[in-house]
Amino acid sequence: MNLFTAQKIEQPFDELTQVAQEVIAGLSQSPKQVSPKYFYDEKGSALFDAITELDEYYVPRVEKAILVDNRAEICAAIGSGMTLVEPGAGSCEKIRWLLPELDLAAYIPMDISGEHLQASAVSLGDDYAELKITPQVCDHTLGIDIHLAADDAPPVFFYPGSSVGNFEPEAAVQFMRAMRAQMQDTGGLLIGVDTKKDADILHAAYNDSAGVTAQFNINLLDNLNSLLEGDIDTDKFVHHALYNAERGRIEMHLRCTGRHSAQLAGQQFEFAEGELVHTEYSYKYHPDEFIELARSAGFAPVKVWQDDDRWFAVMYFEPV
Ligand code: AVI
Repeated sequence: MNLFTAQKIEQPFDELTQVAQEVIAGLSQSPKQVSPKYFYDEKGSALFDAITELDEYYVPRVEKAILVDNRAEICAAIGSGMTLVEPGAGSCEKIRWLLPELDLAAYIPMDISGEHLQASAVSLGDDYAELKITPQVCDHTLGIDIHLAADDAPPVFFYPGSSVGNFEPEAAVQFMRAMRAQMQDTGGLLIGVDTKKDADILHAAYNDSAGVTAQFNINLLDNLNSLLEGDIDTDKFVHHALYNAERGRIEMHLRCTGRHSAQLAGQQFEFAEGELVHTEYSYKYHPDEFIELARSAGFAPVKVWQDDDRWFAVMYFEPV
């Protein structure tokens, strides 16, 4: 099951691809929605990299400082001789912040983009020749299976970047259960979680002054057009992101600025003026709230590390 959308497709679209079925189902709902995984075509991935360089988007900067400043303690909590598994590893950059003090039996980076993953794994291997690296090409949001044998070193999952916030809380628990299911009674989960904070700081992080997040959001429509032979006019949509304090989440939408009719995968869609298409949630958690979610997935907290402002939390859990 897709953990981002966790939705049922109501109508049979026998002749359509799985992507078409999923997108059509989302756009047939009210309000319309598209899974955030469609942000990440080549241009979208480059735009996301640009977001991570923005002053307003504090997440990567603060998380890196926490990991580096507390590296010795984090690596001690993980212990030596484990298999580190990183879903969505991409460039395998973040593991480099720990490796100087982390004694691993193996590293399994996972990503949906095989070519990029392979190149990143080779480059990491050049710098850490003694580290056993076995990349796995997969969409971790669809399920996790690392095929460890009983005598392999136990797995520790590494899920940084607050990507867990892009799942709805129930789906986040399901995802953590999927990782827990890969462990016996030893293993761990090292996870980066973005915390609740002043709404102005969150608003700025998702409405940057250079408009990069807006481009990233609108590029999703370009991606749909090219995947599904569509003719959505992207000029008819604007970026709309807000912090919903009651739900503790950033909500990203595309707002239609004028009535628009478009085709996608041979189907007609009508967009009303002012209509919102939901593209992403980014949940923010108090550390205690997140610990409760992790507990319901079968984990117990070992330690939480935060920056002085408490803008971000890196947490380590063990299986119970
Ligand atoms: C990937 N993920 C953790 C980002 C976030 O903050 O939720 C995606 C993002 N969307 C807009 N800016 C960044």
